Order: sequence, then structure tokens, then C-alpha cells
Amino acid sequence: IGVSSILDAALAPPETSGVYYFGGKGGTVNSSVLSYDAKLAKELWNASSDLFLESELASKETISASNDQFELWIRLVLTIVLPPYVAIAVRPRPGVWEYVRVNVHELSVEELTVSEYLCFKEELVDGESNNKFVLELDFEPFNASFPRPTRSASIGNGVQFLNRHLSSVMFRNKDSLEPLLDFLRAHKYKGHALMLNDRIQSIPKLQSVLGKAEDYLSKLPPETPYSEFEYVLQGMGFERGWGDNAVHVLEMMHLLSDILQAPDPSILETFLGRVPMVFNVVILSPHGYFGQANVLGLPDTGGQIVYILDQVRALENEMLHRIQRQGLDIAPRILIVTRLIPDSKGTTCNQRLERVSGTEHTHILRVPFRSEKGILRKWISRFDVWPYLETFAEDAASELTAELQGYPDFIIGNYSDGNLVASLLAYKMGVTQCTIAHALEKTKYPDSDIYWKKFEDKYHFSSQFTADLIAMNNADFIITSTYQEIAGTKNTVGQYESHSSFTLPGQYRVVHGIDVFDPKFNIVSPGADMAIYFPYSEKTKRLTSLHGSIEELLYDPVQNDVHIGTIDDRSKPLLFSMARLDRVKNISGLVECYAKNPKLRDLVNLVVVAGYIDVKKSKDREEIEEIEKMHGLLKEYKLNGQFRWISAQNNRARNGELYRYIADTRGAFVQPALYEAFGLTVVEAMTCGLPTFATCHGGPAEIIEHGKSGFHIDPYHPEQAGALMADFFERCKEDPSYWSTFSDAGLKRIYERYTWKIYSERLMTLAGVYGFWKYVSKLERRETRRYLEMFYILKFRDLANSVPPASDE
Ligand code: UDP
Ligand code: LCN
Repeated sequence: IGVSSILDAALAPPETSGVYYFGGKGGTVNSSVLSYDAKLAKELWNASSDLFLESELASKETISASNDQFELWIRLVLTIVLPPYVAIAVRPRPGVWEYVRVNVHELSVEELTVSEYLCFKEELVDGESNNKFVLELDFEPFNASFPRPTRSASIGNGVQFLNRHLSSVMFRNKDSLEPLLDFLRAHKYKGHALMLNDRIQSIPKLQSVLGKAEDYLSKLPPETPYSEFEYVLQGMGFERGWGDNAVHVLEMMHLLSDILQAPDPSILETFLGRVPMVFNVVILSPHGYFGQANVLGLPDTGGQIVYILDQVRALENEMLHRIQRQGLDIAPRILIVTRLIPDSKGTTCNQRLERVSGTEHTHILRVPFRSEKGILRKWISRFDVWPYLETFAEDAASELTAELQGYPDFIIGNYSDGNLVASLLAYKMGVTQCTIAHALEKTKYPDSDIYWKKFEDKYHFSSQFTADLIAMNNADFIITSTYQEIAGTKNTVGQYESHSSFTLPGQYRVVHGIDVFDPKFNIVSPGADMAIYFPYSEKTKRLTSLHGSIEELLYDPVQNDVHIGTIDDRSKPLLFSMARLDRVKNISGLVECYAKNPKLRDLVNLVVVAGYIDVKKSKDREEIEEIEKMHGLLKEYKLNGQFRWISAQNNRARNGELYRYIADTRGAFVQPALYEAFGLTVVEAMTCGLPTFATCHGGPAEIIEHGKSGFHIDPYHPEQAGALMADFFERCKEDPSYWSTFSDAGLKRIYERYTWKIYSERLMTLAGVYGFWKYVSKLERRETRRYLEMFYILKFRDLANSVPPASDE
């Protein structure tokens, strides 16, 4: 594997042990690592971890090691603590790791177990240790008996695999169908039987009555309402839940007959997806601010809140549709459970219950953070919430049971804190749990595992990573927005993948934390609310009454804390970006890239919506730096006349029209983030028909197909990114149809993959299949849950309680 070349390179520097990252873009071990030279290694070596480095290799491959693209397919851990050894973790393909240790003097190679590798790595921090009793976490044995896919391409399509497994088990013999019968017989809503009643005691009986019912129903006019034949079916052993009319009931009965005769994965999925199982949903997103107005732009309220608010609207519609189609007269409920913040700064975050606009049955239920000192009045960062979550979960349990008059049928967690609370509730209530990470912090901060102590004061990652492991393993299924979130790419490590093994020296060692091949993983991508984000070309729907205020934002010469900078030539297209003003969003990087590219400046004007313009309004250190940098760039590059900076905008309807207004100018959207977990703005822009350039680091790389439905840019190569954008606009000037090609292709991509309709249909089907799976695998899962319970009690609680409680003073 070219170890000697790696070693030549890695050993070139004279000193110190450390963690080093090597990788090649699209390369293979042979094409890039072998061609490493000592000079490059030395440069890498000397770089601090937050420096981006690139260098031309002999093979002309670009190599990069950066804060965000940090763990590439070869990871080299080098230490001189134990000369002459070097340990290497090799990733031949997504999700698969191998570990070796090399004696550089003898050039001999020995294979290491994960545990040995991690133990070796720990010496970087702790030196050589004789402690043989380190807590090791290993979830592999619990899943050993369950088959899983082996091809990297199958990752993220867990439900398909699960259905195949379930149907092959059912196929084995008639007894294996018993759990399905039990499941349908046990199915109830608030004490009322659904699907089957006690008259049907066995599979042969079920088969025979299904035949009779199918016969009977096929003779009725298809649209005959259920109520007209309810009693006949009840006499046979069927209860409500099969359909609202004769033809729908018949369809569902056919599906079950087919399963009983020859179980087939797709039929099983369709049938289980239709069994009415989900009436009450609880969605957890504890850290604030969670509100519907005046909150975007306050700390920690970015895409996650937009995502949840759009998700619940789509989910409510889908639930209503399914409940009605199954012939039930039940009003669904969705509760978003979040933190109540008494000092809510002009938002509604101090209200206990708030209806979600655009819905009938969905509310935000707020429960305060409480400790023995009483209720916490102020907002606290999502990194500091750990000591409050257990009590919050208990309080939330009572509040939501009172609100729903019982337990929910389905619990969805969001982000690390919500997923932990969801795990506690799902465990207590025995309810199906789904986990959504949005962004796993571990991958955002290089070496935040091995050097966790360095991060502890500010971020409390030891609690967060422990909570993440508990939630991932407790969840019945996990949904992610992209493949890369699970298993990365050929060259980058996935967010979940980075939790498969790691070590927190002094705390515990994770030998098998999560397996990205686990069939619990499913890619279900969000979309953009199509009532707000629709194509610029839908003229009749356009909100032209907002154009006055949009033009004021863009062109009003007044310089204030809402807009600064000016645009002289209104005839040019607008290059547009919108994001929170975090460093990682790299808005200032975009401004600099534009400022330094005369061709781009000549072709288009730049407009960004981001953060505060008045530095006094920000309390966030990182944001303050960005604000100052933006003002500096505006002056240094004399951007006046070509650049407009607008402060954060919370009016979603107007933001939607703004994307379309930009499209009217034949402009484009840019998402220049150093790393973006998913990137809702990319989907919003594309849904409005705006050609989009977005970062190649993270989700956008998957949303856009480069050169087809948009473009990838590398924020670490601003000159190339600038040139790509300038070329685009130049070509559009010569041939306006070039612009439309990308606008249309972007829209096509969205309709195929990124809509809330697709999302909610998929989510409800998954809830059905995994709900059934949970029911039939109760016993096996108990072992994992007991193990997790022990880990929670013996490890998580102490870590969480070591986080200093916040103070209202
Ligand atoms: N957003 C907004 N106003 C702003 C900045 C952002 O309404 O000034 C919205 C944006 O339209 C998107 C969300 O905030 O819906 C940001 O989500 P994304 O996934 O792009 O990033 P996150 O903030 O979650 O990291
Ligand atoms: C968090 C992020 O960082 C974004 O990349 C996502 O789009 C957002 O959550 C919604 O999932």
C-alpha cells in the first residue's frame, strides 16, 4: 500500500508526535499517496490544523488537508512516543477501515485491531499507559446476528434491505407469519381495535376470510363508502383501517393476501406503509430559540428550525391524507417540543403552546429548563444544555402526555440534544424513535475526540458525543439528508462514519460505535416549502407587491444598519448569497473572492444577506470578527457601486420573492461555506429556478451535479471559484439560453429528489416499516437498550453534570 512512501514523507519532519491527515481528491492510494514527497509532508507537518494546505504533486493531483476536509481516506497517526512505530488507519472504501502498525526501521507491518489502534493513538495524549481497564464501547455483538448490506452503494437505503430481510424470514415457513398476525390483531387507537379483531386467530383463518372479503368487495361499486359494508367485514374479523371505500380496502387486502402467499419486499413495504400506525407525533428540538417569527438570526436558529417548520406542515398533510384514505375519522396531532425561555426577547418563546401557522393540528409545546435553583430564564447555547436535559425529558413527558391524552406513536429527535431527549422518551414510552442529526459536531471540529479536553470548557463535547452515541444506537431508524452525512465520499469521511470508532482518552474508547451499513440508515432529503419557494417563471403566483421593498433593500442609497454598499448599474445580473454570518458560512470569503476578480466584478453585482451590519448588535465573538472583516473588505476593495450587504432577513415570503427577483436579473446563487452539512438555501434557490454555485464540502456536493444542475465551487480555491462564476456569466451574456439550461436542470433535480412531498411520504412509510420491525424484534433490541441504559447512567449523567449550570445573572 505504499507504506514506505508514506513513511518517507511522514518521517521527514524532525520532531513531535501528532495526528496527520493525508488524502487525495479522487485519487487512489497509488496515484496520490505514493507520490507524496517529503517536501509536501514537511509543509503539512508544519501547518496548524486550521490552515488549509495544498500542493501540486508529481502526479498533478491536488492534495488538501483542511479544517473541514479533515479526515480523508488515509489517516496517518504518527507518534515518536514509541519510536520506531507508525500506526495507519486505511479506508479502502466508504465505511470500511483497516488498521496497521509499521516498524519504520524494519519496515515490517502488523495488523491492529480497532482497540489496539485506538490504544496506540491515546498515547499521543496520555503517553504510554499500563492501564488495561479502559471502558470500551462495542455495539457490534448486539447486531452480529442481523444481516447487513456489504456494498458501500447500499448505505442509506436501510428500509429496502430490512424489507428484503423481513420478507425472506416470512417466506421460510407459515409460523414466521405469526408476528404479522399478532401485530395486526394488537393494533389499536385509544383502545379501539383497528385492522383485525379476535375472530381471526390463525394465519389459515386470516387467509380464508381475506378470500371471502375480497370476493364480497369485488362485487361492490368501487366507490362504496366503508360505512356501508363495515358490519359485514366486522363479522368476518376485520376492523377499520383498511380503506375508506371498497376499492381501497380491496387493494390493501390484495397486498396482504400476496404477502401471505409469497412475501415480497416491495409489497411488504407498501402494506406496512399503509397500516395506520401514526396519529400522534412528537418532535424534539430542545435548545432555543424555536419560534415562527423574529427568531431567525438569533443564535442557534438556522436551518434546523426552518426544516422542522416545513417538515410538520408536510407531515400533517400526509398524515391527514393517509388517515382519511384508510377510512378513519381521527384528528392527528403533532407537537414540537422545545424549551420555554421566559426572557424571550420579543419572540413567542415564552409561550407554552403556539399553533404552527399553516397547520390545523400542529403546535409548539414549550417546557422550561429547570434545576434545583428553579426555572432558567435566559437563552443558553446549545453546547451548554446537557445538565438540563434529563429533567426536561421528565417534564416534557408529563406535558406532552397531558396534551395528547396519552403517549405518542412516533418520536422524532433533532440535533444531539433533541435526539437524547427523544431516546429517553422513546425508551420510557416504548415508542418508535427516529433520529435526525442536522449536523454532527464531531466532524466539524478536527481532533475533537482525541483532544477533547482542549474543547471541553467551550463546547462540552464529551457530553455531546456520548449523547450522540446513545441516540444513534437507541433509534429505531435514522434519517439523513445526504449519503455523505452517513458515509462521506471516496475521499472524505462521513459524519456518522466518524462515530464508528474513536477515543476520548480518560473517558472511554469506542470500538464499534455505529455501523454505517446498519439498515437503520435512510436518506430522506428535505425540500423547500413550495408555497414560498417556487419558480420565478410562475408569473401569476409572483409576489410583485413586495418588489418595492425588495428594491429598497437592494438599491436604496441610504446607508444604515439594514443595508450598506451600493449598486450603480442595475442592468447587470445579481450574484446572491444568504446565510448566517458564521465563519464556516464563509460569506466574507465570497466577498473577497468577488472583490479580487475584476472580470466577475465587471459582469455582475454582488448581494449578500447575512448577520448584523452594526457590530454593536452582535454578542458572538466569531460573528463580530466576520462583521469587521466585511466592513474591511468593502473599504479595501472599494466595492461601493458593485456590492450590497443586507442584514439578516426573517420575512420568508419576501426572501422567497428575493430569490426570484435575483432570477429575473438572470443572476445566480452562491453558497460558499467551508463546510455545509446539508444546505437548505441551496435547495431554496434551485426551487426558485436560480442557477446555483455551491460548496463542494458537504451536502451541496450531492444536491448539485456539477456542470449539469449547477456548479460546485471549492471555497479553498477562491480564484478558481471566481473564474468559474465569471465564465458562467460571460457565456450567459453571449447565449442567454445557457442560463435557462441551468435554471431548468436545477428545478428538475429538485422535483426528482428534494421536495417535502417526497420526504413526508417516505417518512410515514419508514415509520410504518420500522414500527413493525420494532414490534417483531422486541426481545433482541432489549439487550442493546439495557447496555445503553447502563452507559447512560454510568457515563452520560456524570459528564452532563460536570457541565457548569448556566446562570441567569
Ligand atoms: N435564512 C433566513 N434569513 C437569513 C439567513 C438565513 O431566512 O438572513 C434562512 C434560509 O433561507 C434557510 C435557513 O435560514 O432556510 C438556513 O438554513 P441552511 O441549511 O442553509 O443553514 P444553517 O443556518 O442551518 O446552517
Ligand atoms: C443544520 C445545518 O448545518 C444545515 O446544513 C442543514 O441544512 C440544516 O441543519 C437543516 O438540516
